[in-house]
Amino acid sequence: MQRRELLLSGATAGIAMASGRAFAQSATPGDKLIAWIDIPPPVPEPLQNVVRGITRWEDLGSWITPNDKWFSIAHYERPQIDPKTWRLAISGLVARPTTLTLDQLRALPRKEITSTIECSGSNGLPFAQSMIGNATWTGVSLAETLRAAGIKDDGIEVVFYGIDKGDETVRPGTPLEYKYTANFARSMPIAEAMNPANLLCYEMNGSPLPAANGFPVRLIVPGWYGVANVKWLTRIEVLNKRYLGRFMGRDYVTIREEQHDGQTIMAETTVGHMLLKSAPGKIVQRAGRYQIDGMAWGPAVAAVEVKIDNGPWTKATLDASKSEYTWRFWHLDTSLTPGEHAVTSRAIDTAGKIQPAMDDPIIMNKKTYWESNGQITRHVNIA
Ligand SMILES: Nc1nc2c(c(=O)[nH]1)N[C@H]1C(S)=C(S)[C@@H](COP(=O)(O)O)O[C@H]1N2
Ligand SMILES: [Mo]
Repeated sequence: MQRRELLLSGATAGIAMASGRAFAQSATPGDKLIAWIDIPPPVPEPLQNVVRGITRWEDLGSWITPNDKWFSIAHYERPQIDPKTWRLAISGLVARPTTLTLDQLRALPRKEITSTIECSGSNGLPFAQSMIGNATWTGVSLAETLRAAGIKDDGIEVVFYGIDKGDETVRPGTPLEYKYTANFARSMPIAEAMNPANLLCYEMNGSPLPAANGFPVRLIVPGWYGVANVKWLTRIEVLNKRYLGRFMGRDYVTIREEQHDGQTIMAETTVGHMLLKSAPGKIVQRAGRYQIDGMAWGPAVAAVEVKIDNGPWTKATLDASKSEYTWRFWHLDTSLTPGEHAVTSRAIDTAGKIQPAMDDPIIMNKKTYWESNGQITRHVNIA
């Protein structure tokens, strides 16, 4: 194991200290990062363009994820957009259809929010770990923009279109086969779209959005899984029907087997709000003791507990909540004997609900990998 036990470099410690955030607690000189032995496999070849830039939790030095450590998901392509010709159209069932340039958008009142975004595929597949980040987003209030456009009485749904597009086929190989090209899009009911936290966002951690994260403008919908945060935004459309494009109705659909009155039903629901979750992030050896650092997110986290091997659940120290929509870091000081150990964490919300174990029926009966919020176990080998 010696080879894998990397000494925390002074540079890493410096960054963590400067940000003044929770991980700084582990950045004491002389701390030794103990590598996990269950390193996730690399992203498989066919998905390497879709999933990029995963930063392992143990390599994250700060509560805010710096832009160069953010993951990027693109299902079709990563468009390069000229900000001079970019436009945002607001149309459909609105009294005053509008087209905004980037300068016009930026001239509207600035609003900032810090929120954690997790891809709903995170932990659903072995390679898919830590597809999550936390950033401060700056932009314009979506609710104010929609109010200015004037949603008509018969509007029920707001659709957000990205510029990126790809080929889709309905009923492949049948006489009803239909091939078409569609933009990436997601939608939500008007009441959800009017959440004052939602942003038409043009800055990430104080810089223009990186191209891979939606330049020039993306939607930020705090509390929702990543997929709802449409990047490379080009059009907002108000409809009097539900929108059911690929990423609402076919892909990013959670299929769960449920027993209702002795009958089996398949609950098929589109990926929605982030679920209660936590993860052990890293283990640091300090003066003969071990500190486990991790994070917890989802709705109103009240506590985090940690289990080592098959020992009791022990309460971790939880950092203060900084915002309703951001992850919270937690820490546990413990001793570990030489040999292999399994570290599991679970979050508990303010209603007393516990993040489910991997063998809980709610996880076992989930047939697709989206919304995988089961407890995460990591392994170490103590020399
Ligand atoms: N236009 C567009 N927006 C998109 C996507 C996409 O493929 N195209 N992927 C979504 C998914 S699945 C996730 S998890 C988040 C990831 O945001 P990030 O790439 O900034 O990390 O973007 C979402 N927004
Ligand atoms: Mo995602």
